[in-house]
Amino acid sequence: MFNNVVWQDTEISKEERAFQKNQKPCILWFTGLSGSGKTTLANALDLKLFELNCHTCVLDGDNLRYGLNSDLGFDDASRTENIRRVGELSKILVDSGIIVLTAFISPFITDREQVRKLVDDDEFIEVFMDTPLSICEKRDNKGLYKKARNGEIKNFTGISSPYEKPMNSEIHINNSFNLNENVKLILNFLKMNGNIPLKS
Ligand code: ADX
Repeated sequence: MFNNVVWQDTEISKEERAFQKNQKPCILWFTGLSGSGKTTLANALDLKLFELNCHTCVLDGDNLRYGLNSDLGFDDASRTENIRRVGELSKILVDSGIIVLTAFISPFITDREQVRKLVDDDEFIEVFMDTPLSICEKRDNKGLYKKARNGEIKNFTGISSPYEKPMNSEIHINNSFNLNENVKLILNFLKMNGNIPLKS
């Protein structure tokens, strides 16, 4: 695969780019069922980080399937490829000094762990949206659970396709907190992890 392909270094280092942005880049990897609140929390956090002059990027599962991943479906192999591409993209953004917020179901542990391995140890922060299927299904914001139950969508996560819960996620979000509290929780984590200034 690497025949006749030579890695090209860039002039500016990852550290220099991060220093310029006054932050330590990372991937905040939101995982959970459809309707678990990944996108909502990622966007609320993104807004707060923007107000704090942080440099961020949100990669959302539904949105990326309009473009970069529009050729992929929802069988296991397609999901694995989906996450692989997003992982590679996230790594490029981290190397550019960006705090990346990703919102993908990413149902398979091995796929998420592959992404973790792409970056440095403390650069991959897994955020598990631990919202039970019953609540996601009750919300059914997009009407997809109803379709899945009626057999109109196959391989639907939680119904006819598996979701492997994280064992050791860095951040665990359950239903007992509200959106603001969850944003604060993650902001505090980012401060303690040195990603954003302590005083922000
Ligand atoms: S992933 O499993 O490959 O990580 P991804 O996060 O990109 O999934 O896309 C999930 C979104 O696609 C869901 O939020 C939902 O809106 C939509 N979707 C369409 N079909 C399915 C399906 N079979 N299973 C899960 N989500 C689906």
